[in-house]
Amino acid sequence: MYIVKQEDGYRLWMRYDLISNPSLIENYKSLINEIIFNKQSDTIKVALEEMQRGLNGLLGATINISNEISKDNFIIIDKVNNLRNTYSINHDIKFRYLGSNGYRIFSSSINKKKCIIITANDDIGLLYGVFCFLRLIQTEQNIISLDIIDNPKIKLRILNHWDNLDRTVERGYAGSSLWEWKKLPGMISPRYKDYARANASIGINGAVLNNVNSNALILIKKYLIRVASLADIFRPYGIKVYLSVRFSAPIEIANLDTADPYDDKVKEWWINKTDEIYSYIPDFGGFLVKASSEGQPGPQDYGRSHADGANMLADALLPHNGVVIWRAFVYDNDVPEDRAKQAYNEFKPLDGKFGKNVLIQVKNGPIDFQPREPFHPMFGAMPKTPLVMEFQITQEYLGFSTHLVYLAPLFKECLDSDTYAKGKGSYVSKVIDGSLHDQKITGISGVTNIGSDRNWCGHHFAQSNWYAFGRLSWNPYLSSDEIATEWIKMTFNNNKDFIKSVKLMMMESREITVNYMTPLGLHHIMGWDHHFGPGPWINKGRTDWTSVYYHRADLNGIGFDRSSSGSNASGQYSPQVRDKFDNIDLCPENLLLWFHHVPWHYKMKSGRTLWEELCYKYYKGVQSVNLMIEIWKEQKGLIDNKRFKHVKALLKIQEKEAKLWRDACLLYFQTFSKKPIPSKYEKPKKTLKYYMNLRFKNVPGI
Ligand code: GCW
Repeated sequence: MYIVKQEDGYRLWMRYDLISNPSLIENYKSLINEIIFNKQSDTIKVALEEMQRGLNGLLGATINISNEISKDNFIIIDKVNNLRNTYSINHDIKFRYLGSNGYRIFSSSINKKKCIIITANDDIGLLYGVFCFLRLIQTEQNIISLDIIDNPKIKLRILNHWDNLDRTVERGYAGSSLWEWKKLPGMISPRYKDYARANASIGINGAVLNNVNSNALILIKKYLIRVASLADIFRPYGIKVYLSVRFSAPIEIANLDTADPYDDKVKEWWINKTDEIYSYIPDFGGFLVKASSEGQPGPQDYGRSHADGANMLADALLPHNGVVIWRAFVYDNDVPEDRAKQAYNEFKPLDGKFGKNVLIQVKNGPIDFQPREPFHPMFGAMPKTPLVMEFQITQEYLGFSTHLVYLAPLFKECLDSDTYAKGKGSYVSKVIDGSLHDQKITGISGVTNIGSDRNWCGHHFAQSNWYAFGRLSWNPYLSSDEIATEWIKMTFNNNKDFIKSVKLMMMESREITVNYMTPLGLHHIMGWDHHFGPGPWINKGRTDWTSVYYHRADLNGIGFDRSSSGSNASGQYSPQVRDKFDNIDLCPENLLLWFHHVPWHYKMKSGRTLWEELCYKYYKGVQSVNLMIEIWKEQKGLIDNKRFKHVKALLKIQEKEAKLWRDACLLYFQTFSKKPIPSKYEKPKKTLKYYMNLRFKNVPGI
């Protein structure tokens, strides 16, 4: 029998409830009589606190902490050097493989007493080791004869908050911003520490606190002191604070008459401002910059390049070991022939021109966090520049926080793509972890889905996307499946049938969403501005923000011709990749309409025509949401009723919205295909006019 407590989701995957199997508890207890540590530091203190909290909850017993070994079967948490100097242990050889932040957990003996050693070269590695150890217990693993070595594959593992100073969150669907600016630094919400614990538990080591559409005020003293108070809380957890800076800040908050990166006064202002920041936050991470993009000020306002702008800031940060993370999400005021090509066109010529502490942050795909995009052509094309992957964890284009969509398969699809930059096997993951082009600094960012909602992310399952991002930032080679298993076990329970069913839902959920929103490579056909619901008919406003620009449906067919006979965006990829995307017969069908304008009668691999296939996909998407609902209903009683009902209610909303997507899109595309929706499918309940007249006011996240 499972002990079923009513839960609100606040504890995330760090619930530490009593293990349900008593003999397993006894087994663990017999191996964990005591926790031994040597030296104290703020990080070791929180590591011990976490260990005790975790084990007390999971095993239902208080485990003693001491700095002297007295009993057999203890756990020792200590740095490699201390272990070497204090005890004789014969596992030395493997310590060589431990890098910074990495940890080793292994079964051994000290003074003839059996023990489990958690060790690392630095304190933060010890904390990561503790979280790994707790995960082993939470997921009910065998801890006899342990030997784990785990180093992070990527150095900067950062959350990007698109949080505004007034506590609204751009594209945030889980309440307001966590940061209570008005109350800081005087009042410290307990959530800050829990936020830090959650991040550290999955290896995240940086947080950009404010929106990339930045307000210059974040750089005035009043705010910097508030930022410093958050940095103080995050520090023991190994989390550095970064800020998004507005390029025109010297004009806005210091009354300079220019923000030209070549102007000496401007340079000096940034140097002084940066020094000031470090006087409050000695381990400040650096700046994230969105410049000359979507109306944001930037170096191009002064005829300078992205490199000029980035390097000026980098010079100010270099003496403090800070970095500039400069975003490649750019497109200028003139509507380009194909927006998908712009970032590559602007940045590729700048490869090799950036300072050594500049990283370029690139979205996973060339347009904008769509349910499916090909990998961004900049990956593999900038051998002299460290590229940071930017994923979106918040579901701006994937149903906000009402749709259950597990994003690890989307992240992995990109990471596992082969760029062929240096021949076969040049995966995007290798660009990001620096191994392909031998980069010294490496990074990955995720635009968070976290807010003030009690369960942090709005949807209980949206927590899995925060979790998956963290785990992949540590190791991009983990599989979506194993991450889902861990998460389900820790967030819900270890019941095999439950895990199997819920994992099935999660693993399919992204493809299901693609099917009912944007199948076969369609993209950016959502509602204007708020991006909620379908809007394939949108044809007003800036051309490359309209849906018709992207789907190009006409009487002949549908899709954006990005092949060599069209915009030639395919030409931005390595020849092997280009040839595949370029040829309609070789192009993967799930990206067909991304790269080709395809006739309605085109024969798909299934034997169906393109129009029939489109109908098939949209209907399949909705049917699969029904299946998710059925699977979820079967889980009743296996978890607490509170979370069960919450998810059930949201799945019903998802079903309703999936139908809206299906019916609105098919009725609209039908005006071009002039073909019937096959009679085996239920007919859309309303007319196209009805869907086109729906107005969604006050949707969150704008
Ligand atoms: O996708 C777009 C979003 C904007 C966002 C922008 C960006 C922060 O709709 O809200 O602005 O991307 O990534 O800069």
